[in-house]
Amino acid sequence: MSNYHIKHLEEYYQVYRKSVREPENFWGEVAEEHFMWRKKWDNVLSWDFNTPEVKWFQGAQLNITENCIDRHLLTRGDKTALIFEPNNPEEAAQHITYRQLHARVCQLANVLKDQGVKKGDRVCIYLPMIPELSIALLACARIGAIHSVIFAGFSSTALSTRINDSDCKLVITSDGSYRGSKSIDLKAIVDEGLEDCPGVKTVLVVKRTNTAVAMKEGRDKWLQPLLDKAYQDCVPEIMNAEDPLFILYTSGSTGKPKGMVHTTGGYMVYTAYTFKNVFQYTENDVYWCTADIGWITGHSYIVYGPLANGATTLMFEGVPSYPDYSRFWEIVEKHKVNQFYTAPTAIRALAKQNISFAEKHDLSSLKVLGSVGEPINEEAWHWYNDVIGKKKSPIVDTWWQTETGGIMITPIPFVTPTKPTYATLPFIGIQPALMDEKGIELKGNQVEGRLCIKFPWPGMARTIWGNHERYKDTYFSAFPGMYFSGDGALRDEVGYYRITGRVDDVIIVSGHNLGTAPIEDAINEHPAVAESAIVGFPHDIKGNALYGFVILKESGESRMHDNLRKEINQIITEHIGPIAKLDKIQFTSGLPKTRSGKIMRRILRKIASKDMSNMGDTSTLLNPEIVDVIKDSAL
Ligand code: 7RM
Repeated sequence: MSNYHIKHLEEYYQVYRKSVREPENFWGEVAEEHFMWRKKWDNVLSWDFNTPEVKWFQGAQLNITENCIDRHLLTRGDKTALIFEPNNPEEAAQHITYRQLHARVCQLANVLKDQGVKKGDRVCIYLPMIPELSIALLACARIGAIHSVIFAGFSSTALSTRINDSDCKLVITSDGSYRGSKSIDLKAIVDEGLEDCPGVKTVLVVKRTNTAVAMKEGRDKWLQPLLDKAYQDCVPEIMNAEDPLFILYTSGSTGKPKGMVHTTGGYMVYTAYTFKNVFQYTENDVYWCTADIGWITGHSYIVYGPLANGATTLMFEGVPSYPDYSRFWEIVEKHKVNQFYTAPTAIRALAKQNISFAEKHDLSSLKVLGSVGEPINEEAWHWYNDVIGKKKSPIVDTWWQTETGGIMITPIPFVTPTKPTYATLPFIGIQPALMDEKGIELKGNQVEGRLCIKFPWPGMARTIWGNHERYKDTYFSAFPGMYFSGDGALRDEVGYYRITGRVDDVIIVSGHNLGTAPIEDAINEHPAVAESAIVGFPHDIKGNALYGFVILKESGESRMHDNLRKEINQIITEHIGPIAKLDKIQFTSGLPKTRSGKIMRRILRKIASKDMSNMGDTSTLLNPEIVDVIKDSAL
């Protein structure tokens, strides 16, 4: 039996039981056998979910970049670590070997040191999906600086509030970025944001688009000339296992964004271990995760998890629709991608297109398909399974969060039989619990409740930057002694989990608790519907009533809309019952979404409740312009 690489269902159960019965022995063995430590830990785990305080591998010393790069040099020096596929398919892809990655990370680490960055300092990274982005994360980690990556689609205000919250003194950015047929002046956005950031002393600028930019004397420096002069080796800073590795902001439904803090040792062990098993990565596979590194999925499953396993990880600069909707499939064919990891929002957008986009490409290299970010609806699941996976590549529907650092509930491909819309079983070491509103744990199968985790795992965030109280209030107060995810879930008759969505999205209609996800699933089965979102609005009699925002596959004629409304409610009645029928259905061309595909429901709730005065912070929306469009035709 191997603890590190699970290959059979029986083995999964055995290893799972061990990870629950003897968590310290289990994680201690995984950590010892598969990673490089400068000093071993005194203690595998100490924890208290009430304070809350969690420490993994306390007393151990390491550098995560030694694990992600240096230790592979002997055996994998000439292996490709990073494949870069540019926005423009005419531009050549880049293959960066582990040896080259080592040199480039060291050079940037030395530049950062020259600029006065020290262990524990915060560095803001605001870059498009180019190799320098991955290199920048690793260069920070090399010298013990804490990186804070801000997604390069965020506005100048989103940027400045995050820079100030964690007091970054240096920013790494680029002149511009390419996204499909557009190019964006990133540096101009940085300049605007930095007007409110007196703490930033240095801005390093990568040349990507060659657009003209303003360079502020004494503050802004082109990166390349500095790199050219920098030495290609850099002694790694020795870190304690519990030293912070990075801060990553996650926007809650209310209030200012939370800077989740991840530490070094546990995060490394957990992302590496989950990556190996969830994608069944084997040497020489090419792995591609389409997320942006500005999101936790990119941190854990483009950079740290794959590199810690010596994998080849592909990063793509562009968008699925450029030059046309075959781009993803063209990339799969071109680089012979074996594991492909994306979000339901992308799957739905691609499934809406003519099937020839997918069918004209050879997808036979694919072995595992992943999904993350939101519940994957049944229709999208089948399209992914049939059209992309040809029914031979298992779909891993992976549930996790920025806060959890790594995948928590997921099938293990070729091990766990999959079931559409189910994230299936807890990963090794994860102890979920479903809780009712009164705080009682729902035991046994066929129950539905709030999804909590009863026991620490190595990848969990340790605090919110500068606000431990808020960390406690948000995650450890609703159900004392447990981590509360904020999601609802059900456990079926065999113990499989299905995530039903954020608990805040549960709407009480005439005393019935209705989750939005199953209703949306039902609506999406209508052949004319591409996507939908349900919110509640106050109703005199029912307490709340349901308001649906529906995107049609082709914008139908408006005289058809009344028929469609009837048909949609008919489907809902069949799938869930008349209680879940919608009072209002607004047809729209888009929904307000974050980059990772999450619908910003608080905006829809405001529109549905006719409370249109202040929409709050919309700076992290992918498509802020849609808000006014929806407002203008609200019912
Ligand atoms: C990785 C990531 C976290 C929230 C989480 C859920 C939702 C994520 C799934 C999912 C259903 C999934 N981090 N979510 N994965 N819901 N099935 N497989 O997404 O911090 O940005 O978001 O995303 O609501 O709480 S995140």
